[in-house]
Amino acid sequence: MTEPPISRGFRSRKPQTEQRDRVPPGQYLTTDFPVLSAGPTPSISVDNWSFALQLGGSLLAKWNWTEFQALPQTDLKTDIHCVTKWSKLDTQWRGVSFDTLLEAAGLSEAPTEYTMLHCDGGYTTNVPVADLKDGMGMVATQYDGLPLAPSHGGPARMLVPHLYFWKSAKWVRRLRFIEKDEAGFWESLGYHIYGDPWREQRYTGD
Ligand SMILES: Nc1nc2c(c(=O)[nH]1)N[C@H]1C(S)=C(S)[C@@H](COP(=O)(O)O)O[C@H]1N2
Ligand SMILES: [Mo]
Repeated sequence: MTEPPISRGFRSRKPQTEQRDRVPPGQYLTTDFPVLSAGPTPSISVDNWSFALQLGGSLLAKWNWTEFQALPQTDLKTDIHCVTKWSKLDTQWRGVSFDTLLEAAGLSEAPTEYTMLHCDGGYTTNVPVADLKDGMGMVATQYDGLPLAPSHGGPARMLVPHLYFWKSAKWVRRLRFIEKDEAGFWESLGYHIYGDPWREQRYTGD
């Protein structure tokens, strides 16, 4: 026997509404994980991988892969939103939070209010410290319980999920503290300097 439609509709309505509320304006939901890169996927061995914090041009701290893996790890389940209009819910990540990196570097607070992220291959993107601290940003090394695939930024990528996904720099190698906000790669090509998906800040002037 089929159930009365009213009961079936009633039961499915709540989760659907909840999902819809999590999709920013102009975005659609996807269950795949599209790959979007401005250049080729670099092949990076963890044996010569390192991650550095810099203040301008000077080194504050640096970890090799083994040291990085020994830092306290954070699990994060979150939604992600690409400016090409796909959003993906409940993605599962593991890595080292920005807060943990600061602490491990012996810093009680960030030395400036802005950062530039630098990647293998030359990609850059700017993110304010306020959008990294208090658990908002991390360097992720695992996706869905597995080492991050090279195409998705492996061995390590930035994850700043509340901003458009171009801010989540793949193959990230350096976080450089800067005094004033500066445009990174896409930002200098017309993408919004901040990139809040809930305010549809896709392009300069949005
Ligand atoms: N180094 C690097 N990071 C990058 C990019 C890139 O081209 N190079 N593309 C950005 C863009 S535009 C998006 S939408 C996401 C895509 O991540 P994905 O390929 O894992 O979906 O990575 C971001 N990080
Ligand atoms: Mo993107």
